[in-house]
Amino acid sequence: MSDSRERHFDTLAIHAGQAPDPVSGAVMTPITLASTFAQSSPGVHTGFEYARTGNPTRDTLERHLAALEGGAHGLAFGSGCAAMTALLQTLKPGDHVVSCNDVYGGTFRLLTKVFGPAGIDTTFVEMTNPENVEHALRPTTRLVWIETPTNPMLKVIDIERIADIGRAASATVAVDNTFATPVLQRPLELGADVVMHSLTKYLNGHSDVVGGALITSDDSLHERLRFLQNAAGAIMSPFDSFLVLRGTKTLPVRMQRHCASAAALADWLSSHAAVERIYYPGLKDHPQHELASRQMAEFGGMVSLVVRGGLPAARRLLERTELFTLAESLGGVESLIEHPALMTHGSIPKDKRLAIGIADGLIRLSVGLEALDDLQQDLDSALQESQRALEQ
Ligand code: P1T
Repeated sequence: MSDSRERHFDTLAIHAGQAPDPVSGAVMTPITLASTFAQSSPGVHTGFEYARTGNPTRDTLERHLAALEGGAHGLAFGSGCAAMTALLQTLKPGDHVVSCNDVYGGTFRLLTKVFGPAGIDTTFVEMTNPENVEHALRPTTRLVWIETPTNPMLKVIDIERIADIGRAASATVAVDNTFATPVLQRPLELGADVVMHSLTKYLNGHSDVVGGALITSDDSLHERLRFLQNAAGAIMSPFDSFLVLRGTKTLPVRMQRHCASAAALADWLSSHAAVERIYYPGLKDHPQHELASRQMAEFGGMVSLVVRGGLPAARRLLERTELFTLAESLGGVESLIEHPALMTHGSIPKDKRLAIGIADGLIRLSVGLEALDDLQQDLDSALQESQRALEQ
């Protein structure tokens, strides 16, 4: 589809970057599995030569993702962590990163256990206060890493403010937009240089792909990332690229339902006797509710809560839900429940985890597309069970 800037997001989600196949007329993007492409003379080819470097199905997905985020360029990787790795590989030993302190456990692990020993130091700050970023900057700071809403505490970080601070320091500002998706939040329009996604989550939306993406409008950054994608080779497969293209067609309608059900459950849970604390940016008493209202179209499908009774009650709750499957990950059509301290954020040392707020009673919900009544009943009976664990 041409001139994507004039179309509404819902239309882009279905058409951007895609056109019927010029050979067969196939309406949906074909899966091209060939690992190599014929050349008529050495170096003379159709634009594709070897499938690590470029593949028509992945190419379509990359153009599509760029359009969804309002960027000029997209790149698809074998996982969200592989996408982050490519971005971090643009740095060199001695460079410094400022990151928000509440990030996906795998992001923390990558920064501290892989790139730390390679000479790239990261300072983790409480980024809901932008001044903390200013104080953490060093002359060597090259990257500011924002995740918002954060995983799992659902804090909201002011992208526009932090992008200004990063730009003034000549640092690249990256936003992990996995939780919000471009339906709810557009980091490039707010001044960020690059958007990262775990495609594994809402963008694919069906819990059957692991993938990642980087989107930017900065031509030279894109060229470097494209070089690294090919040189290091952590590409997304043609089949997975096809599945993500299929997933994003329903992203706007899925997000509508995820958000509506999460908001209703958060509201109900906030006065549930078994719930000590609730974290959802859509609740009026969330500390960054006003910022979230400005920065996001809606408040997302993720809800975190602290169950009364700590780990024993949490364990019982996690064992007793039937519709909410106990599993890592998020953003699929099905509802998931998990325990950050023991599961997704287990790689963060306990003192750091507790300082962020990842308590032993903390539970994270990915609210799926099942009927709201059924989800509420499932949680209610498991929450009641969790309190019986305390009485025994
Ligand atoms: O799993 P992968 O596709 O490599 O993406 C990593 C990643 C990056 N950023 C955010 C915000 C994430 O949530 C994740 C992966 N998160 C989980 C698996 C999880 O359950 O939180």
